[in-house]
Amino acid sequence: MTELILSLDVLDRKRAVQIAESCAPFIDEIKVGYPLVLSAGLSIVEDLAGLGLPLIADFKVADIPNTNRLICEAVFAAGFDAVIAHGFVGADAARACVEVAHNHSGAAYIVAEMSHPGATEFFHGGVAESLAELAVACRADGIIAPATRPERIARLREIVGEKAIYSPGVGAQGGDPDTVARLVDGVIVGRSIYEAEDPAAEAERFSRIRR
Ligand code: 3DU
Repeated sequence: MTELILSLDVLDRKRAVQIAESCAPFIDEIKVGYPLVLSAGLSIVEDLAGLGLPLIADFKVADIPNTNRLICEAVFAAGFDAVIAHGFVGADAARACVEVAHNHSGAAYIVAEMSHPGATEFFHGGVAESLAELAVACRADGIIAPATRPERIARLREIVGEKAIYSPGVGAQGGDPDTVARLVDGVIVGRSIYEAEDPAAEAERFSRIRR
């Protein structure tokens, strides 16, 4: 079944928790990134943990192996269940994230290709394919691939096989949820849900895309 992952890029702590609580029955995981953590503090994880849903730290970790390790240790110590890291920093740096995640019984996902228009400037021409290969070689749990380009997801699927593909870019960025849901393991949705008048109703609507 294709998962629905709520991207909780909401700056106000109380509102973030309210939205997460109301959407919880319809979602499978919550993705938290810099916007919420820098606004509300890392302790937001404690507020969300009570919902019983896996929490993904979308920090797109991209540093040298030692710093990546320190970042990921802090991520899992805070209570996250998974981390998203960049692969362009090289296999040693990406592997550091994967190792820390697995030592904590967590997961690490590598960004293979991003969803915004500018992503084509650097990710195309074989780079995304190389990043997907790196993710496999590093024993990452999956990759992040663009819902805005389903044909690219299909190409990256050939490389990662059964590994998870999580895909942001539906709704606000223009990707079609039904098309993408058939290709990926999880659809990541932010603004279309948290900016809706009734986020829970919108989350329920998106949850029907599950296979
Ligand atoms: O466009 P939305 O509001 O549905 O949010 C998408 C989320 O996924 C957001 O947190 C963004 O930072 C993240 N993301 C992408 O949109 C594209 C990527 O390639 C990777 C992450």
